[in-house]
Amino acid sequence: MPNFIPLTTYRKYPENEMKERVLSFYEEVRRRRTVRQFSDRAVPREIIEHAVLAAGTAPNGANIQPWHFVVITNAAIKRQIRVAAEKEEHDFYTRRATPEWLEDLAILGTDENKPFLETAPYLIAIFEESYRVLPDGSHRKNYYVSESTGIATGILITALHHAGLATLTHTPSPMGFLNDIVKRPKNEKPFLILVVGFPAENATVPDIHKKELNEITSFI
Ligand code: IYR
Repeated sequence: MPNFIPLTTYRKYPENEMKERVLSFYEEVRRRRTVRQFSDRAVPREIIEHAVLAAGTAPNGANIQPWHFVVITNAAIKRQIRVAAEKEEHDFYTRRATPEWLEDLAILGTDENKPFLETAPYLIAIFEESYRVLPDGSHRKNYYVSESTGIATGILITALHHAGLATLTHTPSPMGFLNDIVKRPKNEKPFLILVVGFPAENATVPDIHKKELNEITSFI
């Protein structure tokens, strides 16, 4: 039988306060920019820990919490990740990407060089747990794994931004090398690498814009 307890954590606000709160939240999150130039300034581990705890509150399939976050500070491991990622990216930019894809990416000014993978103080390698391995060795299905891990990653990015840090969602593809480098089991699949730190002094970002409300919504 499921066990139910009273909902004690919900907070109700007067409507005017609700309007203020959602607007100020929007004002805060709209300041977030993906950064590709990082400072090597250290970040207290406690900030990362609380952001990961925030990520771990994400709604997810059957509360299995099918994710794992590997927090990397070790310079040798960061270098290994950079070398492996740049190898894949070289392949992507010179062979695998279609001309249309490269054309769409041009606004970002990205290329196969990923120095931030070594400069930034933290890399968080995020894994989705595709299935569980039971004590007898058999496999058991997880549910909505990408949706769950995607939501958790969104909360992680938002928490880090809220704390005053910059992030970059990096998805070298394929990312199979990550399991070997950070020693995660086969039932976990690399989801993305989150690069975390302070922006470099004089960091620049592409002049791009988010869609308007009417472009992303229909009220019916
Ligand atoms: N993974 C490559 C290419 C890339 C693809 C997309 I779609 C982006 O939004 C950004 C980059 C890279 O990291 O350069």
